[in-house]
Order: sequence, then structure tokens, then C-alpha cells
Amino acid sequence: MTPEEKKLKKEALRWHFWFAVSFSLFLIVTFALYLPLRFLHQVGVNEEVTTAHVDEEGANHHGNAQYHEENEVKEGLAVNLNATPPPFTVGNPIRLDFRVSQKPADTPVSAEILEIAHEKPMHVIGVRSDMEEFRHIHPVPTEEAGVFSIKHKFDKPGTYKFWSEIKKDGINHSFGHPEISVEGSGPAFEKEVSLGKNIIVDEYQVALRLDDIIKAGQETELFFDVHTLDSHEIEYENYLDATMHLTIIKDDWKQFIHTHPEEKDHHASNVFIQEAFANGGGHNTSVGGHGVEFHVTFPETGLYKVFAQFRPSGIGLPEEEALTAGLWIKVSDRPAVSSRWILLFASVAAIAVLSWLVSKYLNVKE
Ligand SMILES: [Cu+2]
Repeated sequence: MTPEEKKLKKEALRWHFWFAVSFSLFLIVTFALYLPLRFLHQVGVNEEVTTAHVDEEGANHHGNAQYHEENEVKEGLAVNLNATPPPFTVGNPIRLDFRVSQKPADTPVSAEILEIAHEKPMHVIGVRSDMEEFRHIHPVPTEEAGVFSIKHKFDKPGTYKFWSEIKKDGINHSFGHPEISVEGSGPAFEKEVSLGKNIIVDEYQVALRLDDIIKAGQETELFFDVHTLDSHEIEYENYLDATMHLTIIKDDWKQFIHTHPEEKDHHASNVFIQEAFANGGGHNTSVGGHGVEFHVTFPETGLYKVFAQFRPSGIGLPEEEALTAGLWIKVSDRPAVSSRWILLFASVAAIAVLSWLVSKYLNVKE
């Protein structure tokens, strides 16, 4: 081999080497970064998640849900809350009008066009800013097209927020409404965060069982077990077409979910999806007399309050009323980020070894 040929051969080997390195880098980026990120984006565990979605009915319903803050809706289905008459004071009944319309023309959408979900065309959830006051109410259609109305009386002063939920064309829509300030004597904020998982509600002991550490972005199981004070397992009465209604609200009001238990023999992952929310829609069955199970993925770290509503069998609660157990859950850092870094690090290490082997092999050939 002439020195000239040797030089050419060496040049070719160098190109081979760098091709191998580049191709491996491409593989790393694809498998360690791009695909996992894309996957995370699709299941909605990305950074920009603004709200929550839960659906006990399974994956095919994911995406059939939308969440908006009332003010953000510029087109499409909208619900606007109008509370009258101001100013709002404790003990004074006020009227909450929820107007359903199609933007931008603002054409009213009448009640008949909406679907019934959990026995109602519209569900409304409300909390005070300290999360100590909780409401689950059902405005009814009025003579004015598109307007659902309900009388409401606040027992305590403070700042309140309501969310309305409707279903149309198979899609669950929920809307966050602007805050309402209620004047009156007494404390307007009494936030008391206890991370205890056992509370007494009325004449019942409610226990929430879940992992010690709840991580954002990771599915977790919430299991509710209700006993009488003398420790007997309870049976549940149907409450709005479900064994239990679960509403989960983050303490900064940025995340909101309302869900129902999983059906028997059906594991559905309750995943928060970006700008999506579902009230679910199907019939739910009791999971026996031994507790009710939910699967939830919390989208971001922070404090959440879960409100579990149920009707113990045979205690003669007024129709549509339920007992409400409110429990706090602390959600810590999402694991997805750290595992992604581990994956990246492992891939880089693997590629370093691979490059070293390739270069060694090339040297031998030389
Ligand atoms: Cu409801």
C-alpha cells in the first residue's frame, strides 16, 4: 500500500467513525428524548397542563372533553355566569344564571340540545378560596333560551369560584367562572390543611387509602372506605348515577377534576389532559360494599383537596343530597423529569462505550 493509498484509507475510516457516532446520536435523541417527550405530551403530562381531565370510561373517551376559563372562550360553546343582584352578602339569596351559548355570535344553546350526564344537563361545583366551603348544585333550565338558573345563599363571607359542566355532542365541557366576593361578618378565610387520611363525616368514618408519596405525572390510586362509627362497612345508595362523586381541586384553583368510580372489571386510567375535562357519562356500578376506587394522575405538584360525595344506604337523606368528605392531598415532584434524565445519561454512556468500541475496531483494521 502506497502512503497515498494509506492516507485515503485512513480518511475513509475516519468518515465511517463519524458516521457511526452521528447515527448513534440520532438514535439517542429519537429514543431517549423525542419519543418520551412526545408520549408525555400526548398523555398531557407536559409543563403547560392547565387543567384536568378524568374519565372512568377508558381511553376512547380521552379527548372528548374540554376545559376553559369563561373569559378565554372566543369561539365555540361557552357558559357565562351572571350572579344577581350585587352586592353579595351572607344570608341573602342570590340568583346564579349560567348562560350557555355559541361564540362568537353568542347564539343561545337551549337545554334540549345538551345531553344529560349523571342525571343532569348541568352540574355546578363551587368552593371558597380556603377550600373549606364546597357546593355541588344543579341549575335548571329557565324560559330564557340557554339560561340555567339556581337560587343560592352563602353562609360565610369570602371569595368563591364556581365551575359549570355540560355535555354536548358527546363532549364534556367544563368552564371555570370568575370569582365571586361575598361580604359579611365572620372570617372569610379559614384554610386548615391537614394531611390526615381519616375523617369523621356525620355518623361515618371515611378513610382514604393511597400511596405515602404522590408524585405529579404518575398515576395513583385513591381508595375510599366508609364505615359506621361502630366500624361496620356501609352500602352505598346511588348518587346521581354513581356510587361516589369525586371532585379534586388544586388550592390555587388552577386544576379541577370531577370524576366517578371505575366500572367493574374495567381499569381506566384517569389522566389529566391538557385543557380537557370529563364528567364521565356512563353508568357506574358500585365496587361492592367495600370501598370505592379511583385512578388519578395529578398534573403538577402542590396541594389538592378532594371532595368525596356519597349516600350511605337507607339513611333517608333528602333527594340529591350527599355526605361530603373533604381531604387534602400533597403532590410532590413529577418523576417523569428525573427518569428522563436517567434515560438520557444511560444513553450517553452507552454511546460513549459504543464509540470507543467502534474506534478500537477501526484501529485494529488499520
Ligand atoms: Cu352534579
